[in-house]
Order: sequence, then C-alpha cells, then structure tokens
Amino acid sequence: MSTVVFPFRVEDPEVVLNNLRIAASHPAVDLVLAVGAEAESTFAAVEAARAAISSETSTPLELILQERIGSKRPGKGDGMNTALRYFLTETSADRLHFYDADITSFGPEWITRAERGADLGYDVVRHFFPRSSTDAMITWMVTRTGFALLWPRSELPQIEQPLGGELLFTRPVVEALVANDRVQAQSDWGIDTLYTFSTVQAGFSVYETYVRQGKAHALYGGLTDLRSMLVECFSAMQGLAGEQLGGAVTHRVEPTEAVPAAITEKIGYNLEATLQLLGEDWTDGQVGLLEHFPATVRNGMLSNCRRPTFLFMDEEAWHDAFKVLLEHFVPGDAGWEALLFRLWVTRVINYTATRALRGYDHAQRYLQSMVAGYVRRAVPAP
Ligand code: GDX
Ligand code: MN
Repeated sequence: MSTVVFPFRVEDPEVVLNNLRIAASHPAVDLVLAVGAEAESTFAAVEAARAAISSETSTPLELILQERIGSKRPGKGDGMNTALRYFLTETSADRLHFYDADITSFGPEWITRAERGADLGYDVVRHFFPRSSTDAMITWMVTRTGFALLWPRSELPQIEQPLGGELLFTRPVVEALVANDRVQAQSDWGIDTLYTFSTVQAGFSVYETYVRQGKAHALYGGLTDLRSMLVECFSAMQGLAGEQLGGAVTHRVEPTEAVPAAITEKIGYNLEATLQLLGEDWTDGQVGLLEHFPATVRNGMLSNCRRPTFLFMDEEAWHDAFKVLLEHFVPGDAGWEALLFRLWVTRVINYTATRALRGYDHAQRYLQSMVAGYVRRAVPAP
C-alpha cells in the first residue's frame, strides 16, 4: 500500500483540501500525510477538515508540522525529509508519493500512473507534463544544464523534470535518502535536485510518467518570485560538483502526446517588468565580480547599466558563465546572488526573444538540443 504526502506552506485551503480528499479516496492509498511548514491559516484549515475527510474516505489523514532537520534555510526540504522519516517510523507501506499541495489539475490518475510505474518494477517514478515554453527556466537553464555539464555520461541530463515535486519512491529509496546526510541537510528548494541526483547516484531505476493535462498551480508574478529558488537550486548543484556516479541506471520515459493550447499559448512571465531588472540595482561589488567572466559575458552585462541588452547571452555565453559560476559562486554572498540572478534573467530573456517567440514546437526542440549540445561538449574527445 501507499502513503501520499503533500508538503504545504500557505496555499488556498480549498485547493489543498480537495487534493487531500482525492488522495484519501484512491484505492491504493492507506494514509495521507500533510506536512505543514508552520501553524498558520492553511494549517488550521487542514486541521479543521481532517476528521471529516478521514471518515468520509475511510483513510487516515495525518497532519504534522515539519521538523528542523537540515542546515540550509528551513523550507520545502525539511518538509519532505520530515515526511520520509515519518514514513519509515510510522508506516509499513511500500511506496511513498509526493505531490505539491497547490495543484488545481490534480486527480486520481496522477496516483494511478505512479503506481503503474512502480508495478513495472521501477524504484522511482517521476511525473512529467507539458509546460509552457517560458516556464521551467530554472529546470532548463540551471538543473538540466548543470547535469549535462557535470555528468554528461549519466542519465541525469536526460531526466525530464529533475525539479518536479511529484514523484513516487519505493521504500528502499526512502531508506537510502534518510541515510544520506547530504540529502537530509538540504532543507531548502535544493531538495529536488538532491533527491534526483542521489537516487541516480545510488543506482535506483527511474520511470517517468506523462500527465497530459499538465500541472496547473499557483502562479508567479514575475521572474523575481523565482529568485530564492534559483539561488538555492544553483547552490545545490554547485555543492554536488565533483561527486562521482556509479554505473548506468535503468531509465524509461513515457511517450508524450499533443499539447493543449492552454499550455502552448501561455506566456510564463511578464517580459516588460523583467527587462527592467537588467538595468536596476547594479553595485560596485557586482561589477567587480564580472572580472571572473569571459569578455563577451562581462561586457554584455556591463552594457545593461546603460540599456537592456541580452542577445549576447546565447547558449555558448551561458555555458561559459555557468562554468565560472560553478567555480566561483559563493552561496549567501549578496553580490554573487544578485549577479547569478541577473545572469540567469539575461539568459531567460535571450531565450524568450530568440526561441520561445518562434513558437512552442521550435522552443521545445531548441531546449532539448541545447542540453544535447552541452552533453556532447562536456564529454572529452577520446
Ligand atoms: N512543508 C513545506 N515547507 N512545504 C512547502 C514549503 C515549506 O517550507 N515551501 C513550499 N512548500 C510547498 C508548497 O505549499 C507547495 O505545496 C509545494 O511545496 C511547492 O511549492 P510552490 O511554491 O508551489 O513551488 P513551485 O514554484 O510551484 O515549484 C514546484 O515545482 C518546481 C518545479 O517543478 O520546477 C516545487 O515542487 C519545486 O520544488 C520545484 O522545483
Ligand atoms: Mn506551485
């Protein structure tokens, strides 16, 4: 049997309760666990509805607060790791599922699809879904890029949505993650990177299941909302650099299907507001840090003090900038964090203007070939 976990912070209670009810109603599920970040209003709403959902569905619904486990900012990582520990000590279930609590397109088939992947014998099942071409910019520009540059021979760069919060772990995977000190330390947004990396490093097989209707969830305003996620995901990647991987892992990806217009036509962020960011808030410290970068990147970025420029930040320039960041970036340093964000925004605007504007299919093919290109150039010629 399976445990389904929803980590949550502050979300629309109606959405969260609906998702809890869907999970509790699923025949494969014998426990639903909601892990709150703190005792605030969403937590109170779940507390108030808990008994009713349990009796209505005849499935226990437990509500707990996350523990302080890690050493980074206390965030989603502490929430997820709290759930892993609870699963091992309080249940004897074979499988644990995670879903974000804010998904408005969640349904029983998300659970069923993951269960089918595990029935096929895979250790880890990850959901993936179509995303608008300007969405997933941390996934593409940081995580898939980083995996390609650092572990080009592995399956890591081939994983569709390495930051996805929707996945299934079989019990041995949970045991390995709880026993892994580096995973347990990652209390922030870096947790998804650590789970993906560590399961592959440990040799667990992975099945990716395709959810065609996509993940509809709480929206971001602009790219600034993603700043802490970017910094934490990049820092997690940098912290893994130098790690060795074992042999190949088994990895299967389900075929995709036609993508609904709601996704192909969606604009992921406010371009005008984001363009503004390029010229704002430069400090002498940030200008000084540009000394680490090759001339194209350095001069291009400096031009932004006068007017927005981004065409220089192509695939090649981002590759070079990324290498410098891996070597020199200092997590927690305000200048480095601001510069990382600025470089990434420049890259995202470049991609939007030169690729995403050419249409959904072009953009998807481009992103895939960008990662493939990074893989090729990272493998030294014999
Ligand atoms: N317990 C707990 N503690 N839950 C949290 C915390 C926390 O500190 N912070 C966020 N959550 C919950 C949140 O309520 C939601 O259910 C889920 O975690 C994801 O957070 P959300 O703000 O909706 O993240 P977002 O931006 O939608 O990102 C998700 O997708 C990213 C991706 O796929 O690219 C999230 O799963 C990320 O981890 C992932 O990188
Ligand atoms: Mn969300």
